[in-house]
Amino acid sequence: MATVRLDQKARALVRAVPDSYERALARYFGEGPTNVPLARNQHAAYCQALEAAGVEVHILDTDHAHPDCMFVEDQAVVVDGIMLLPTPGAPSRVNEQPPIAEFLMKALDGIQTCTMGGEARMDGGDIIRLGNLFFVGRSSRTNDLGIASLRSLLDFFDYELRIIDIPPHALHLTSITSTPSDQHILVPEGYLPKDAFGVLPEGSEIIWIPADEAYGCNTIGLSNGTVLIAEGYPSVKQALEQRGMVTVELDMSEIRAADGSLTCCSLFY
Ligand code: CIR
Repeated sequence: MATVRLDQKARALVRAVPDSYERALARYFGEGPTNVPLARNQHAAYCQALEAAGVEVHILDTDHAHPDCMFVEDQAVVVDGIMLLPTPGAPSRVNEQPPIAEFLMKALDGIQTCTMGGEARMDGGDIIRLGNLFFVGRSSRTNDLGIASLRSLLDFFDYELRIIDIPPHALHLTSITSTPSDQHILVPEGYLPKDAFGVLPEGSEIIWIPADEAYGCNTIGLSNGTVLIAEGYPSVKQALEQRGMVTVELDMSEIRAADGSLTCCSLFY
């Protein structure tokens, strides 16, 4: 997941595609999935690509009652051995969380866990991490109280958190950005102001990508130098390869159809 530094991405939790996937929420990039078998094939290829890059992948049983359950990134935030279980911003997704929380608590025996109360809302997909600098999207899923909960957790480590306002035509911060390395942020033109991220640490760079490749800005950088990217976004591929990164392209069409991106399907822990 985006909240883990590249060197911490050794293990990923993923969740298989449910029979109900055609009813997944879709409002931004997608018009709704129509081909569950194809989604399953794409998800299997995704898991294989993670494994080929040296990631240990654990596949959690799917939950047919929750069409969006494969998008595990939104359900937990693990930062350096502390876990935040956010209250997800979409009411239909709230009950996806218990088995994920249970798995992580067992896998990370004794992990300190924080929860959210009251009106606080957050999807993990609104967080990206550039080394020790964090960005959170204020979006239709993540509100100021949710951001305050995240800030309390990050204060524990003295990590800085900067807020990015997500425009109404995008779902999450990770829907339109990612950190393919601990020094680079991919951002599409026309979605965020040029100064949205503030001054970055020395040696870091924002890579601006044409707006028509906004979906391609979501990538997964892995510790072996490989970056998983969605197939069909040539500017993203070229920009990363020009900077020495090795890309692996994956067909994400049926995952995009439900507004899901590469990072959404993994929770690194
Ligand atoms: C949703 O609307 O919640 C799902 N259909 C897509 C979630 C994608 N997750 C993410 O961007 N982190």
